[in-house]
Amino acid sequence: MSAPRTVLLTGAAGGIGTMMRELLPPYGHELRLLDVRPVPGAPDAVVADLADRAALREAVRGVDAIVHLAGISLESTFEKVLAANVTGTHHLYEAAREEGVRRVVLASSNHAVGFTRRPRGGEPLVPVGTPHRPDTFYGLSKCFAEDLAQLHWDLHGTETVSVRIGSCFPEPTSVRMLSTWLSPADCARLLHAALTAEDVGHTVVYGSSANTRAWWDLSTARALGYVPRDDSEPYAERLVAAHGLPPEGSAEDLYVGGGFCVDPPRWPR
Ligand code: NAI
Ligand code: 15L
Repeated sequence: MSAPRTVLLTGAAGGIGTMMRELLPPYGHELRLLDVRPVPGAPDAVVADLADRAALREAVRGVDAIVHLAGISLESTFEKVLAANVTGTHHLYEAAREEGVRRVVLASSNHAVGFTRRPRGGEPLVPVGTPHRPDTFYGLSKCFAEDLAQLHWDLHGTETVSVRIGSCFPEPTSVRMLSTWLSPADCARLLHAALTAEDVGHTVVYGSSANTRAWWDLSTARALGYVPRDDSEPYAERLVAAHGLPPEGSAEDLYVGGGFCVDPPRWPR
C-alpha cells in the first residue's frame, strides 16, 4: 500500500492527535479529523462522539484508512470506559466495515499488558504474544479492542495494526519513560509504516523508540518497516537525578504498567 492516502484521524484534538496532525501529512497522508471536541485550528474537523454511528459512517466514507486514537486515555469508571472505548471502538469498526475501509491503525496501550513483569538485565524483551494482563478498566478496554480487531480481520477481512503505545510525549518526563518513550517523530514513523505495510492481517506491535532501556520487543513493528531513530537515554542522567530509581518491589519497579497498577491517573472529564 503506497502513500498518499486519505486517512481519518480520530482523537485529533488530543495529545497524540495534535502532534500527528503536523507529522503525518509530510508522509503523503491527507488527513480527515474527528474528535468529540472541536479541533483547534481545524474548522473542517468532524465534531462527533463515537456513540454517533451515523456521524461515524459519514466520517469514514471514502477514506483509505483510519488511525483510531479517540477515547478515554486514562483510568475511569467502568461505565465510561465501556461507552467510549468498547462500544465506541465497535461503532468505528462497524462503520469501517459498512463503508469498505480496509485498514485501521488502532491505538492500543501498554496497559493491556500492564501487570507483566518488566525485564531485568539480560532477560528477554516482552514479546507481543505475552498474555493480556490489563492493569485497569482502561487497559482492559484495549484488550477488547485488540480482540475486536482480530475478529474483524477473521470475519470481515478488515486489516488492523494494533499499536501498544508506550508513552508518546514530546520528551520523557519520568524514569519509567526512559523505557517506554515513543518520540512523536518515531510515532509518525510507526503510524506511516502501519498505514502502508502490505498484508498486515491483524498485527500487534509495541510502540516505543529505540530506547537503550527498552522493555518491549519491537520486531513485529520493524517487520512493518518501522525504523525508530530516537532514544530516551540522553534524558537519563537528569531524570534519575531528579526522581531517583523506583523503590525495589514497588509497582514502578516490577511491572511495565508502573503506577497504573496501583494508583492509575484518572480521566478528568
Ligand atoms: P488524549 O486523551 O489526549 O486524546 C484522546 C482524544 O479522544 C481527546 O481529544 C478526546 O476528546 C477524544 N475522545 C474521547 N472520547 C471520545 C468520544 N467518545 N468520541 C470522540 N472522541 C473522543 O489521549 P492521547 O494521549 O492523545 O492518546 C491517544 C490514544 O492513544 C488513546 O486511545 C490512548 O488510549 C492511546 N495511548 C496513548 C498513549 C500516550 O502515551 N499518549 C499511550 C498508550 C495509548
Ligand atoms: C497510556 O495508555 C496513557 O494513555 C498515556 O497517557 C500514558 O499514561 C501512557 O499510557 C504511559 O504508560 O505512560
